[in-house]
Amino acid sequence: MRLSRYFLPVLKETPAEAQIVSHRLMLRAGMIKQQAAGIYSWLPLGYKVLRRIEQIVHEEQQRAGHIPLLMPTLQPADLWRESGRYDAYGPEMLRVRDRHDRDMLYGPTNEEMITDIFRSHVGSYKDLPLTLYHIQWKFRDEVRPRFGVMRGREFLMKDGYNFDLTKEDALHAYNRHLVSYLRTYERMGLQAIPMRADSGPIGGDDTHEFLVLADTGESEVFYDSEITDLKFGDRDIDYDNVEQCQAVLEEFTSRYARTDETHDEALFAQVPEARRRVARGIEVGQIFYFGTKYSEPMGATVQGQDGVKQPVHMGSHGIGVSRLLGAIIEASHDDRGIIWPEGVTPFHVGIVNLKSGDAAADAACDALYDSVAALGLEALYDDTSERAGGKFATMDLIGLPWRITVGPRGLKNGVVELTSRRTGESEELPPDQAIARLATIYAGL
Ligand code: P5A
Repeated sequence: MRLSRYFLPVLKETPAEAQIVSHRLMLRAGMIKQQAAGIYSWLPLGYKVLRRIEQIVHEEQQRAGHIPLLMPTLQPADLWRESGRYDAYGPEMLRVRDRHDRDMLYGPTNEEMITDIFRSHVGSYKDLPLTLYHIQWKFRDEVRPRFGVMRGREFLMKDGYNFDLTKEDALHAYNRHLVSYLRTYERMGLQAIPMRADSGPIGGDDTHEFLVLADTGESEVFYDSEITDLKFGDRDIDYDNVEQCQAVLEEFTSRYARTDETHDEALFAQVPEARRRVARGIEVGQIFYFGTKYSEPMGATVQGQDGVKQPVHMGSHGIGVSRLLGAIIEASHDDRGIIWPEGVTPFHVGIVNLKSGDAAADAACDALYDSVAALGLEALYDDTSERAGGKFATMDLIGLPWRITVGPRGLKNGVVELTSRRTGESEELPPDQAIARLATIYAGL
């Protein structure tokens, strides 16, 4: 993309309404625009990152054997009357009435609807196990929408639902989700720690939240510092293998790690003092096992091997897709702007032309731009007539992890400059070597 043709409305001033750094940077980098409290338009740069995050979530869900579908945002109230949650959900639910006076709602989550789909089409144990998921907008009329996309009213969630014959099978689905989430967040350059939590309005006893440590996080967390040494890495997990998933679960959840809702001082005191940490975290996902809470009242049953009908065991599993942008920025920025991890960056590299209009510089930039595209990567090429300092400031603000700087002086010596946004280190290289370096950096991402 050539910057002269893009829509990147960066702000020079720091917006006064933004209290935390990720919100400030998303506004300044022209990623979002607030349309009402907790409701945002996603401008091109923000939308690009949102799409990259969605893509990673899709890939990892499908790697774990989960099947994508798409349910609507508006739901009939009657489904929620069946589960008993229509009244219980309270003022967080946005309720609307259609022209025929039918009660509808903008879905805050989809347990009821997916259970309805299941009961309409599945009747035998032979069709299990089954996990369906979608990535869809939700609405929760939060009392205090704040911090930009972190606590929105309209927000994008990946929500998945497993259907199993037995509790044991459903607990494997729970473990499988935990494992696949570890891998999902790591691909986004994040360390998200699974912590024992409280299930709230979703229900059930077994639940873990995934938290990214950040001073601006809304949850207080208590954990054993050994946890932060754990890495999922590129383990080759067979998601159908019960023992393998169980082993990863034990590795990542056996140390003390709890949110304030489930914190237990006496247990925490058993962690050696030097390893006890009290910090803050951003909740980027949560997994639940709630058994037959929805399948029983809604009649989602299957016929077992013995011919007897029984309600299916279920769980649900959520990732805060739009919130993740804020969480990633909180975890990865400096005083000049965002530093995108390679896995989610909106453009893989920025190309800065120090002298737009200079025939040699223009030609070298055009050639680099084409070479980046030939690798299957995307460059943002600043071909504008802005002065060099302004171009660097914009690139630093929007946080592309790599920058190639092209100027007539370097070109005379046959080199361009490749700069890492994270370390600030620059290297002078012939253009083809700079391209080869990018190919290596992004191989496998
Ligand atoms: C699990 C999937 C559920 O709703 N039902 C379907 C279950 N879980 S949850 O924990 O309530 O939400 C899942 C994730 O969504 C994000 N999230 C939000 N993001 C932005 N703004 C909000 N107001 C908001 N509320 C929840 C969180 O990341 C949460 O973990």
